[in-house]
Amino acid sequence: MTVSSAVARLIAEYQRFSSITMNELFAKDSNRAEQYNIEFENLIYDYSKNKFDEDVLRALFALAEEHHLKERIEDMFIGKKINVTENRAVLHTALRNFSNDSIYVDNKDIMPEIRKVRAKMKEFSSAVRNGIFRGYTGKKLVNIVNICIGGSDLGPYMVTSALKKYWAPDMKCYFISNIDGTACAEVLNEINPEETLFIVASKTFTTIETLTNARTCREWLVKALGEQAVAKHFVALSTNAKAVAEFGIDTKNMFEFWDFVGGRYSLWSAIGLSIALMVGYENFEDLLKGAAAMDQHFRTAPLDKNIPVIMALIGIWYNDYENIHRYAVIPYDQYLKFFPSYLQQLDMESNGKSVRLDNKKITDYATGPALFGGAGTDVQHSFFQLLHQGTEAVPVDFIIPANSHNEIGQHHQILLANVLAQAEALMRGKTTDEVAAELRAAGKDELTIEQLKLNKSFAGNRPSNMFVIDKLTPYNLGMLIAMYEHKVYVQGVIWEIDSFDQWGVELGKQMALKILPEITDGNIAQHDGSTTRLIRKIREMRGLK
Ligand code: G6Q
Repeated sequence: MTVSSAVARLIAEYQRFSSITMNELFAKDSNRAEQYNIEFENLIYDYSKNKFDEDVLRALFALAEEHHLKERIEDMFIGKKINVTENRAVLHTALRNFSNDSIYVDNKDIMPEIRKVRAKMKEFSSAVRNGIFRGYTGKKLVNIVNICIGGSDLGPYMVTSALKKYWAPDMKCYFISNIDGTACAEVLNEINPEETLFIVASKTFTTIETLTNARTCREWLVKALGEQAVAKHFVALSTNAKAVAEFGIDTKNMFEFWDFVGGRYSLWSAIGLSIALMVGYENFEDLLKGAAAMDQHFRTAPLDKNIPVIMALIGIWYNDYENIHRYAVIPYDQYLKFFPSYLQQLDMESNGKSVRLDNKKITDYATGPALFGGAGTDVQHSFFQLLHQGTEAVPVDFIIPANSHNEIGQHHQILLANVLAQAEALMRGKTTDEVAAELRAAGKDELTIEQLKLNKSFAGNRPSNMFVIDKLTPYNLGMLIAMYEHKVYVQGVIWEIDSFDQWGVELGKQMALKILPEITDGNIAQHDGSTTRLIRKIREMRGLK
């Protein structure tokens, strides 16, 4: 196999570096924490607890240059059709552009339309919040029910939860995504139709889950308030005006977005209407502005001072050279508990690919790692055992605000102490000698010490990034999300894949459409033996012959 010069350099670096530990690097270099640290606005990114030294880092930057990363970043911002398999520009960054610059797609400046939709969102969200736009019977709309799935769901769901402290006190927000009737039933049980605004959010307006849930909710509303009420209780967010009209929502009540906005990158568009409704348009705009600040940083900072680039390259180092294909994100903030699920889609749907941009199958390297996570400290009591003592290292991103929205007693200090302790423990570890000394001091006999010392020791040398923000504000949240979006793109560039398509979700959808009538009417077509038997058995359990 022939490899490029940057790859050859990285292979050599990997061999040289494999016996060096992070503890040694810190012991040798008192300046390491200062050197491998970027402060950007209200964000501190400390990447010093990672397994690299200056030579490794330089080799990673050489790899980025070999892939023309700077040009590829610019390609995205100027609207080149970098989503090649769908022949689309990728311009979620335009949605948060507040400069006067024009951005062109197919020779048309897209900014005027973007500004128009933003203004419409501002007007509508203010009217609902102020009780100017009311329900059919004149009641204030205080329940916002989002009907959506995947990219149209996870972003607004995560952001509205993260910004709960900013919600209008009289409003509540619900999300119905799963086709499982339970999702619908549980929400409809809780709300009063007269006070409810349904938002049907679907880029394509063809998604079976969203349309089925929307139909059920529409029938429920019509049954309670009559057909005339629909215009006052349903709005649509979509790129597909025709399908919206066919569904029975007046296109006057539709907020538009465009093909250059990918589903999982769409919370900045009309898809963010629920965010604007819950936290107010000004706060929604702050979210966009935080993302815009990160965009500017990503676009202009040199590679070695560029937060998303460094995050991405360190991830490449673990994935491609250390052969670690797992990755955890742990926010130490209850409001961010859904952030890992959101990132799971962003990262895994974007970079879980095995065909290159040059249309060749990838056979000799791995692309996106499996991402998981949860909120600290909760997860310390569940999967952290594996992070500390499992047979493979899992690189971790820790995220923590220095100040809490809910400073109660010592809670936040304890939270802060825990996140720092976990990162330190993962890196530092604990030797068998240290364990033995501790046990001896506690009066244990030598046999017990011998039996316990390996089990109670920690290998250490496990890497992590630490992100500290001053507080979880809309602006800082926008920065954090954009930072991960760009990290994902950089990795896609290095792996030479299209990070913006998602063909992998299609096959299951097609097959479900085939199986649906078989479950209903029992005419089971050709499947593998297991699937056929399961359809038969499930029909029996449902009392069908
Ligand atoms: C995201 C994907 C996917 C999509 C959903 C919902 O990038 O494209 O998760 O968002 O399938 O699609 P609609 O918004 O078209 O209903």
